[in-house]
Amino acid sequence: TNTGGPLYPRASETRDLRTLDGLWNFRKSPSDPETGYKAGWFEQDLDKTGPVITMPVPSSYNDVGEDITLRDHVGVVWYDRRFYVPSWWGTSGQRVWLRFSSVHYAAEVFVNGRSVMYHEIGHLPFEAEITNMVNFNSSNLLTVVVDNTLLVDTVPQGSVKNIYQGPKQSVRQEQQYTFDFYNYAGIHRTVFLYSTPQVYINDIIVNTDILGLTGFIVYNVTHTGSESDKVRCLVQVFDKEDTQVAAYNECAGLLDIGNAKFWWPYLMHPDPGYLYTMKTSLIGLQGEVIDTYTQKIGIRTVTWSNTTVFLNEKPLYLKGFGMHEDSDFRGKGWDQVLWVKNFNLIKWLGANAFRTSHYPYAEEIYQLADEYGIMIIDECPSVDTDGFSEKLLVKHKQSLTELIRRDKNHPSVIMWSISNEPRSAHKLADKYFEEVVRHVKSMDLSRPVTIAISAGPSTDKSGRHLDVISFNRYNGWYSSPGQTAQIEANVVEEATIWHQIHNKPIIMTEYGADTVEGLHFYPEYIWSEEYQCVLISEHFKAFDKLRKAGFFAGEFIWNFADFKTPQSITRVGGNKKGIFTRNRQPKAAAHLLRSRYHALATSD
Ligand code: GCB
Repeated sequence: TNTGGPLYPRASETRDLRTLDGLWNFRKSPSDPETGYKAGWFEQDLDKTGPVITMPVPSSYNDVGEDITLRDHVGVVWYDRRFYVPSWWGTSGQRVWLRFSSVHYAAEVFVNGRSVMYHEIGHLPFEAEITNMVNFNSSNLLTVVVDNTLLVDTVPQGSVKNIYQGPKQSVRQEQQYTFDFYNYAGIHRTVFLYSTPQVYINDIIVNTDILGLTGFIVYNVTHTGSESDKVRCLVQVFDKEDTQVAAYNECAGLLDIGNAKFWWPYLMHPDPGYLYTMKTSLIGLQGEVIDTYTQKIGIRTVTWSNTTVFLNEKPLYLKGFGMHEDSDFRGKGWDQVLWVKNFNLIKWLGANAFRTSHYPYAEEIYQLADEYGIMIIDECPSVDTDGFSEKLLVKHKQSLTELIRRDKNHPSVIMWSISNEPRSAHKLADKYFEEVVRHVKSMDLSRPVTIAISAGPSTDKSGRHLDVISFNRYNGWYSSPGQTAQIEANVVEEATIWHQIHNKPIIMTEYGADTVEGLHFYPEYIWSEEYQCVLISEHFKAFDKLRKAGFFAGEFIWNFADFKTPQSITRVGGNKKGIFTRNRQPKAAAHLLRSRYHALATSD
């Protein structure tokens, strides 16, 4: 299994970078997943071994065609394309790397017919060095086999059912899962081809601290390659005016910046999201620059007590939503237009946070959040966790290893969410989550750990292992649909009980109502815009009471925008709990939420 690519690929004075995004060849495998392997589809161009269709990368493959069997395909698909490696990478002795930012769910990658990597768990990057497998003088064949099958021990879990149909009782496979976002699949994010020198920077870990007006940066640079012991490090930090404000020539160290500008969330400071530029270089014996990597960092602290989460020692009140990577046609494919639009809407709303429900999002999204001062509860891909087997635990921990390795340096990431709605009343959940939390703490002690819990406070067995208790609850929707009179009391009561049991800060990570845009009923009636407005207003009353109680740390409406789900009689073209439509147009509730979030910002 390949993992990693801990550093987001960037060009620099010593590194070059191409993307392999574009139009690839694509073919669905027959239901026997071995078919393509047996026929050697990885050894020659796909269009030589059978019919192909054109597939955009990055994108989910499900919604780009008119073919229902492609949309609902279960199992293996094949992608391929040709690529060139710049010949100067070869002549100057650069290493050649191939990095996939996300392929869902499992992928095997071949270069010129040779298997170079395998990765399981979508939404997380993986990479391999392919220097010795590529031709510099002719084109190279890149083949990717993708399998979207979810089973009892994948993250997330699912099961495949055989459906017998027609007079001949032919078998159709159906992917089943308990969560409600569509299991989009394919090469979802950018594919990078990049180069590094022989001796190269492998990873950089950055932690920050604050004392008075001084900002501290604790860093650790690791580097690899033969003779890598002969190099030294140079770390330089520049402010936004490109003035060097700190530098040190050790691979691990502590930098201090007097009168530092700290990273503040949006609307909590006139200059939110302040980022410094950190330039890390490896220097050879003659003083020559061997490798350079440049990244943005923010100086901030996250701390927490039994009632409050603090940012730079200021109590936080998180105002945001759960989201999805989801849009028309491209499904979960990374889309920069969509995400710049999303961030503009987040700012328009006056929100300061979101949760990456229910999986890690594209790295570019965290970069935007860093820039804008939007805080992220970073969620791993474990949703509706059930069964709690040893095998699942191993994979669940692996997903967090990869998540933390990828996202550790983002100032925007202020909390880890290790699961959404696990079956946490199960007797095995206690030990299971104790172990998952222990694992996260072994990698990162600087951020609190939470779970978006759906079990009730009296049955849940995960809460005692967490730093912050988050709960999802659908008062006025799944419970007592159409009834809003009890919402305020129920929410206040439940949050208070969670706090009484665990003596920890409490967040409501989900509440909401499905709403068809343009559907109006007065007095309010479920599915109408009026109902969504009334339902959220009742929640606001509860939140205002809870804020006064002193242990309530945030409110996250479900969901930012409508999104695609599997077909179900409870979903009209998808989940409609968005305050924006899938096209990112506001429903009435968006305006209401906006006036609240802005008013809260001025009162903070
Ligand atoms: C939940 C889940 C979320 C669903 C939502 C709903 O509890 O966490 O993934 O989309 O409910 O609308 O049913």
